[in-house]
Amino acid sequence: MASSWWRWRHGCSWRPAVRIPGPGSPGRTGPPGPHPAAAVRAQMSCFYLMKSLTSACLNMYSISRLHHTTSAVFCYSKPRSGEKYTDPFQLGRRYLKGLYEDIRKELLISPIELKEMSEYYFDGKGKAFRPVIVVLMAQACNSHYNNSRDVQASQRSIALIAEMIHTASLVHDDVIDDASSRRGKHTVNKIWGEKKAVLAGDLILSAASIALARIGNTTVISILTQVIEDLVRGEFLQLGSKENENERFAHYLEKTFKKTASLIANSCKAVSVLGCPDPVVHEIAYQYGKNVGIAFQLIDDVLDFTSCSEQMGKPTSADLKLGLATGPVLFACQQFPEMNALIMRRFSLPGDVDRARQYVLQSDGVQQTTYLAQRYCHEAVREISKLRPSPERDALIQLSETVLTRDK
Ligand code: GRG
Repeated sequence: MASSWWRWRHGCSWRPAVRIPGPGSPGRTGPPGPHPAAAVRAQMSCFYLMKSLTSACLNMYSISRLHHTTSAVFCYSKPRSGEKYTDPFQLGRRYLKGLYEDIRKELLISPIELKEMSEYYFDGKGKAFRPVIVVLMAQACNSHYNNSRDVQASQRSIALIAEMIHTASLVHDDVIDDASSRRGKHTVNKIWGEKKAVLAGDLILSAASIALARIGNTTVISILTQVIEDLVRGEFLQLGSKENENERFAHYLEKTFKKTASLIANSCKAVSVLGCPDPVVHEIAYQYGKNVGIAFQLIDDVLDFTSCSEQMGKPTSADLKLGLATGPVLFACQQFPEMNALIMRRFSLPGDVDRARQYVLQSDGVQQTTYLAQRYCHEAVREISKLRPSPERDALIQLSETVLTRDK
């Protein structure tokens, strides 16, 4: 049943209204999606099919069991290169020593206040999830192509640039959301004010652009500038909402790709381009990053309901407070249609946030979103398994599991 669902899902991509760069076609020249009207119909049926599948599968598991049964679900979860199992983060970080020092060197700026603000998040308190994926992907692709596991200097630069773009977007996001805390400390906007925070984000982004230009590869420049466009468009999509219930899920997944997955997908693609001339490998890298990135955000949306603020280093239920209906809410709304009115008014009346939270927790919304994330990770593993075995390829397989089991 699951495999026929996957065959079917490949036929009805969730990305109809947008063009996502295809293999060997950086920038905007990817294959067009299906006709929008047909795609909306496909997404509607995708949603209802997924709903019935997720209900059927998840009733068997509690959420905590589900979090601990991923290795049984994955068919590729065991290392296959023959080498001993290695923690993906440990393996990736070997090539990322001095990451934050190197980023701070890119930010050598006066006046002192601007320097202090732009360096504020490069303190090693983030998970460095993106740089780790990027160096592992670089090695997996290099290994696949010419049996070399060395990371090229330009590929390591992509890891830095990805973290810088990510951080710039966090700084701007906190201004838009008027957020007070991130990574367990005050946000830049709370300390220095909104105007200066916007400028600090801009400055990090410009330093990332300079580092990107220094690599001197126009294909790679084009791939990573697409990310900046996607981030802005994703954030813009989030400012709006769909009145039509059937369009909401497609809107949510498109936003999820643009806000979170595009950076991971395109950074993976960029290092594959630098390491190997084969467009098939570029597409594998992109698809792995895209699927892991979507799963990462789906789990982020779950954690907003299931984790505590101490663990996350930022307030939880934040999405509802911002008026956002994420995966758990959209699934819950299928069980409790009363939620529609709350979604429509963006949880703006007194008591709406608490009511919506209760509906979600009484529904299968969290389990269904987790199950969906699991399917995306499964797809990521299927993609990366097309590369020749190497410890880094296997670490990327392991890493997709950590996305599902993470608690912050
Ligand atoms: C300045 C490039 C630029 C964009 C502006 C504001 C905006 C447009 C986009 C926001 C993008 C955004 C903040 C998406 C959220 C992605 C996400 C899941 C962040 C959390 O990532 P973690 O958990 O954070 O990896 P740490 O703290 O570990 O780095």
